[in-house]
Amino acid sequence: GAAQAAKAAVNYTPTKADYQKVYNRIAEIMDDAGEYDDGSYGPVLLRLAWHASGTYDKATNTGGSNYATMRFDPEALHAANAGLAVARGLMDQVKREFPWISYGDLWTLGGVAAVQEMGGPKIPWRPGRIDGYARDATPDGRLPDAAQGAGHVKEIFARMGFTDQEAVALCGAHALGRCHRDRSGYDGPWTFSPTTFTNDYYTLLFDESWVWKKWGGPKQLEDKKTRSLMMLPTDYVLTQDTHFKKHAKAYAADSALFFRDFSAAFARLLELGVPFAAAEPWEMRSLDEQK
Ligand code: HIF
Repeated sequence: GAAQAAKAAVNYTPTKADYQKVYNRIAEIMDDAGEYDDGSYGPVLLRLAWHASGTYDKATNTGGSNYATMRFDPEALHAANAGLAVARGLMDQVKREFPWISYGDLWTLGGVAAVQEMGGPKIPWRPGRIDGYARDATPDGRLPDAAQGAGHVKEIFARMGFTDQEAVALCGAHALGRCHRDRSGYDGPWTFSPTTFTNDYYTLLFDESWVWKKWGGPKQLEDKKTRSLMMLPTDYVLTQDTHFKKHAKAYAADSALFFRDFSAAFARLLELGVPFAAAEPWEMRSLDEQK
């Protein structure tokens, strides 16, 4: 196939050092965001990695990050993926410089760089994804709908093969980034530091009072005190569902526990649907560690 042909053309098996170079370029681009959002492309790159992976269905072993099918319509046009053209465009710049990397490896490595460079835990990662075709795409509707309740969140993450605890651990990534009116219809950031990976998402969920925002947009909550933060209905259920609440409270109380559990769950998310060779995952080094 195309992947083999590309590999034969460069006639070279990339090493960990080569992937570290890609990581470094992504990290540089991420920081070079100027006035974009909160000054970093990190959050939108994380969202690309997640949406590329979160189409996985355990029962049929379809979807996931392997084929990077979001490059093609109609998946690129699925409503859940609105705004991700920004992230795919940035990744295309990197791809031009390192043409040997597959899109699935590139996008998931982008998610790893985003978490690590924004101060999060190390995310073990390994290459091995191959570029697929439009016909490998999964149907619309596999990514979560923010307007739904706890049952939907459980169902979606269970379909990918995650427990409730893992689902809650993953949700802490909403400490990062923001919602955009012209993408999802929702508006605003979840935390006061949307480019720093913290457990603030959980502490804010429990420490602030959340009220329904009175506005013309979709149903979302705002914090009563400053009215500058937001929660989606699917975020708020972490304080309402008994099982979710137990884990969310634990992550609010113990940042190290959150970092550990997030790392494990996110690493697994990025590998959904990927038939790896035996190689062990690597820890890529942050830019700071290479100074
Ligand atoms: Fe998000 N998510 N997510 N998400 N997400 C948005 C933005 C981000 C859900 C809905 C939304 C996860 C789970 C869920 C990030 C990362 C992760 C937006 C706003 C919506 C509506 C998009 C926009 O308008 O730009 C739902 C319903 C989820 C299931 C509960 C993951 C756990 C939290 C898996 C995850 O890692 C990130 C980062 C953003 C911010 C993107 C940005 O451009 O700033």
